[in-house]
Amino acid sequence: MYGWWGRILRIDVSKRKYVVQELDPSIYSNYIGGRGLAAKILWDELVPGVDPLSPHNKLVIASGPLSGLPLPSSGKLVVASKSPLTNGYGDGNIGTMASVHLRKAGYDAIVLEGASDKPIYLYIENDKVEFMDADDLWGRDAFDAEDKLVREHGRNIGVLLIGPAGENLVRYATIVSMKGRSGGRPGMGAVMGFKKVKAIVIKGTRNPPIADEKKLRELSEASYKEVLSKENYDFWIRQGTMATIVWSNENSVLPTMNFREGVWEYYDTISGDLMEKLKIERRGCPYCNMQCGNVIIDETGEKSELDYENVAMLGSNILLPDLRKVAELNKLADMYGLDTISLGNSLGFTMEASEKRLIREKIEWGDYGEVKELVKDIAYRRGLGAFLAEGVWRMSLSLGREAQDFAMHAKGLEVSAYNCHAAPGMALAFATSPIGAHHKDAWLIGLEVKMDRFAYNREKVEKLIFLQRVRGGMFESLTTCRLPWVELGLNLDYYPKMLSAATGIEWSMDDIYRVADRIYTLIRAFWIREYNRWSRTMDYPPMRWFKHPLTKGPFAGVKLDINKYDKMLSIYYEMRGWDERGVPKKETLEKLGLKEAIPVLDSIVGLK
Ligand code: PTT
Ligand code: SF4
Repeated sequence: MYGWWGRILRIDVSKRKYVVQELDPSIYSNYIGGRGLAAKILWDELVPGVDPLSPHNKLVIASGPLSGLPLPSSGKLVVASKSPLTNGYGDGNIGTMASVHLRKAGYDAIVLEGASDKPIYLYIENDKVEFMDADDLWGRDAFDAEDKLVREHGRNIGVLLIGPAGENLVRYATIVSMKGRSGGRPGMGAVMGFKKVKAIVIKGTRNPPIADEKKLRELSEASYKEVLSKENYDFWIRQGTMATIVWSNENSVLPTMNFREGVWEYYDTISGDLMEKLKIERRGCPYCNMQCGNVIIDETGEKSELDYENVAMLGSNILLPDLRKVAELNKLADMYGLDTISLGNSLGFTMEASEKRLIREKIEWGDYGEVKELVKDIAYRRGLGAFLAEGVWRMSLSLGREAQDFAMHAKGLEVSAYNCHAAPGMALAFATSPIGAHHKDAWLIGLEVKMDRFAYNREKVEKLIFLQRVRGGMFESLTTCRLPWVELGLNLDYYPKMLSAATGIEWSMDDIYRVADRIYTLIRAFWIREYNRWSRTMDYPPMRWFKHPLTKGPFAGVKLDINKYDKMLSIYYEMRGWDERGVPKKETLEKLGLKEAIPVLDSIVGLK
């Protein structure tokens, strides 16, 4: 087999044993890798209803056939498990040298099973796996712990690790790497923390088997060159994702005051233009010539790497008009291993709950001193911090009906930084994302602002499914960064060509879309199996967007219409081959080769 190694490394940290397992080649052709491979493993192996924070949950770290090869922005990998935040399928994507080393070590994925009785870290070097004592790493923040591991094992390694938030089982703890890359928003860091695995150090020295090296080299040279030639390249290098602050404000989607508004009069205090003036260096992921990590000096004089989501959620969403202070909160999130999007949502929710006197504590909007302490308390689950560590869905359930209307989540995952009062298509994108309200699967808003914004129509649904296929299906399975295509318009045709050259199997875009549809439907089956029931309300966005109109900006008075939303959701189901409840139809499961899911779903919800 070419392109893949055909084997995964299965590590049981309870028994401190590992085994290399060969996978059936059909798994690769049906699921490609990354998210697809992870979803298949979790579907096949997890006992339904398993407690995500128990030894029976598994953590899958999966690369794809293009990950870690010398191709544009290929240094990515997927981390996935049953989510302690949503109780459904959860995953995230990290740019890290661990992706390169995992490929070179000779595995397509690592599956972590069980739970250690004391802190350990794993040292993987090609065929060797060592269970190392982590007593003196446990408790350290992720930056400090990574420095220590580098001192121990040298620079030529890939490291995935958790901070105190993962150790303390914060439900939105992430897995971090390289002091500024972070992934697994739905609590993959907590799953690793429950297993008492502080870090995974990988060192690989082999080259993955490639079918047509010459062709892949040609595609690599041409695509790297094309990236450099793009009109937007210079601006991207200057601002990266931070340019989105101004854009979001202009388009009334900047999350402001817990998503109450979409515009903020102080947007320029956290903008990409300001960031450019403060920027001291650029960072990025392996094999990337777009290096979009913008580093500035934060309020305490230390480095902090900024991205749009982080700055919007810890800036406008909590009314903090100071980029250096926002940068400090962002750095703390990276050090502690907290997802910034869920963190910004949890803070915004708490401020609103405090304002409405639904909680006793007084937390004012934009109170930097208070927030900074609270971020630490979340990571260590102390005092009010322990409440925020649960995420907005659980917090809102304990505060009653009123609070549920301003709890900004879908399926339990907090909404990323786009306010959708005036963006029904993007609201549908959040609500139908396979991990909860993440923008990664379909950033429809970029197209929607150029369309009839207030339309709830088939055209938007078609575009949404196209984006889910490309972003959530193709890029998450290959696994490479989507930004060369999204931001600079790198020709999508490169990807099936690269996949064909790597694997020696002829892939068309349609073949990839079919895999993408299979992955989406399998993940939907996973959610239904976990919830043991299903209703279309699971695919609703936060109620705030239906109930509380905007009060500021050009769209003051606008909110979503629930009846029209429902009609658009029905179109989405029809196009996916799912029934009116959002359950895949029997014929869809058959068509996608997911026959094994038929008896399971039939016994839970009755298939149509
Ligand atoms: C991603 C989500 C995002 S998406 C951002 S900023 W973005 C936040 N980043 C966080 C962070 O930083 N630190 C932290 N403690 N928490 C954070 N939470 C948020 O997590 C990221 C980039 C970005 S920056 C984006 S859009 C793209 N995302 C990709 C993706 O999802 N898939 C893919 N194939 N390519 C992508 N390329 C881009 O990667 P999650 P990273 Mg990320 C610091 O993890 O769980 O997917 O959530 O991994 O290496 O930092 O790259 O404006
Ligand atoms: Fe990483 Fe940015 Fe490059 Fe994507 S574009 S691989 S996120 S540095």
